[in-house]
Amino acid sequence: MRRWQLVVGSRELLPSYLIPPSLSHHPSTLFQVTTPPVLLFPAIDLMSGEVVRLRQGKADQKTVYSRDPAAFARRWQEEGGDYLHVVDLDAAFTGEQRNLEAVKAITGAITIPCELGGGMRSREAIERAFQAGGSRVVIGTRAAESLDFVRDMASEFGGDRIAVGIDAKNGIVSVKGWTEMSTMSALDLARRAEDAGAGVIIYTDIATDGMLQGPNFAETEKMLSSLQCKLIASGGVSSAEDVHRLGKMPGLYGCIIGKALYDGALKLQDVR
Ligand code: AMZ
Repeated sequence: MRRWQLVVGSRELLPSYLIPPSLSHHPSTLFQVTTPPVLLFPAIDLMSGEVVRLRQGKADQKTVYSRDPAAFARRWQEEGGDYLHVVDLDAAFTGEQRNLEAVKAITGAITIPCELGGGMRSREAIERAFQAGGSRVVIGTRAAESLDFVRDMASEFGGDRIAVGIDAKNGIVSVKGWTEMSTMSALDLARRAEDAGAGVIIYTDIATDGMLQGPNFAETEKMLSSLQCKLIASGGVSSAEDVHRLGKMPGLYGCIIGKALYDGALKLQDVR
């Protein structure tokens, strides 16, 4: 089901994660490996320490899936997730991190990396996220307010550890847990965030999130052609076919899968 692309390079030039274990002791320095074109980011959204999903991000349309976030983290890793995408929804709504214990339990339970979003609105909050085991943080609201903040964080922690989360409705950026609209266009913010040093842009289409009706392919493609940095698509992925189609977009770095995994509409094994 999943498409693979060929990468040719010497051991020194390839990042270690691209070298399959079976080839890691291969004597030749030049070899070919296959690599998945789009990384799979299973999502874990947290509220009051529980794993939840919201429909279109609305706090009153919540389904609780588990009181044991670490168990879900292990499951998504075992089933083939490349990188976890964890959001502290309490923090996205209030600005205050309230799920750090759950985050620590998650990062302690897995070996794949984990990016953390929700409430990354100060240097201290970001520091706490890294201390809790996050490999990358996702800045949303604060990025729409201050690109200087993005610039400072990218220069301090490195661009690849700083993602800017752009949550958009009809192309306009939404903030504070999707309760407020800004005046900025998603494309504009993405370009400026990239210029400020963010190494990753996460583009979420609010209208499709949690609806299981497929991602917004057109907007994702538009974003992709405007950016040089890594782009992760999020919202609406509902079938193996959706992942397959996203995988055909040249250069798309990753896609976030939420509700479809929890409802069993999509199994990570089917797109590995
Ligand atoms: O579902 C929501 N209402 C929601 C959500 N999933 N609101 C925000 N978020 C996520 C964003 C991003 O990853 O997709 O929270 C993060 C942004 O948080 P903040 O606090 O930086 O705006």
